[in-house]
Amino acid sequence: MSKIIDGKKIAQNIRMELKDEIKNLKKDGRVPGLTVVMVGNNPASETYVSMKEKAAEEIGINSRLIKKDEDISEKELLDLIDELNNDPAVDGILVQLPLPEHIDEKKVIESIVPDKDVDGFHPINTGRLFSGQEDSLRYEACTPLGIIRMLEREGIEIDGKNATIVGRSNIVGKPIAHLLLERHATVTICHSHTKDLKAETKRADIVVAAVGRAEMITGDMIKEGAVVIDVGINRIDGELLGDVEFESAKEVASRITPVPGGVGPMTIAMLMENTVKARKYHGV
Ligand code: L34
Repeated sequence: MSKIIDGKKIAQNIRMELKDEIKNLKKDGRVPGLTVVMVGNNPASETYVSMKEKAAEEIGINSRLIKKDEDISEKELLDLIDELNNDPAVDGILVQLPLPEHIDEKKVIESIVPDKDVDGFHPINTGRLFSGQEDSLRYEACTPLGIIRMLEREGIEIDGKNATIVGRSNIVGKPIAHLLLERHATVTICHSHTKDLKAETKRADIVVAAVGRAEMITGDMIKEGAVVIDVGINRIDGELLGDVEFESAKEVASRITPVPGGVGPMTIAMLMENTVKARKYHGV
């Protein structure tokens, strides 16, 4: 077993399994439908959105990309979402973030009907996660869910482990804390006001770095044998760097995710998984 966790490979395996599942759904009457809405032309968003399109097409999801100009009004965008909410061919709606300044992101996210919110960002979905409702329909955010799938597939135990998360965003830090908690980890969330970050990461069996600051978690902050999950994607002088200083952390970690090729591809695979889940919920 390699020390480096191959997120690309795991994501590919998951996509192939979903492809078979979609074949069966097709026999059943209808393939899943995903609509991605992108506003403006942020280059990173362009990359991510085209990777999502490609993944969806490859496995037989009926995917559609709607691109809108940077100057679209909030009202126009909300009207578009309303249309998609009411379109029975659309199982999942994703509005790529960030949105331009003049548009209220929260308002847009809340306008998506929760049962089509394959990003898992709607307060109904985060609320169901945060209050531990496992039996009602609940979409979990793709990046945190991707981390969990990765740990599961690698046979990494979560129950009873000390998990330290660095970063408290709504998209990664908070939801991954709840997903780990639900699997019985002892969870610590660190942020900019944490007094002694190193003391917190050093006692962790699992470290999740999700701050968005290049290479800020160094090997000396990691306990010997810990599992290190790097969520950061920082573009520095044309190079892609994680939040973890890979070379030094690799020396002490038992398992570690690379950037690129770690969590990123898992995020996209989980979007596919959530879209299949949406199709099953909506029926034929
Ligand atoms: N609505 N907005 C919405 N949903 C999301 O789930 C996202 N995100 C984040 C940005 N905005 C969003 C993504 O999809 C970030 N993100 C994302 C997805 C995939 C990858 C990175 C970020 C990814 O696959 N990264 C590759 C490297 C790609 C490159 O060369 O830039 C990797 O191997 O990590």
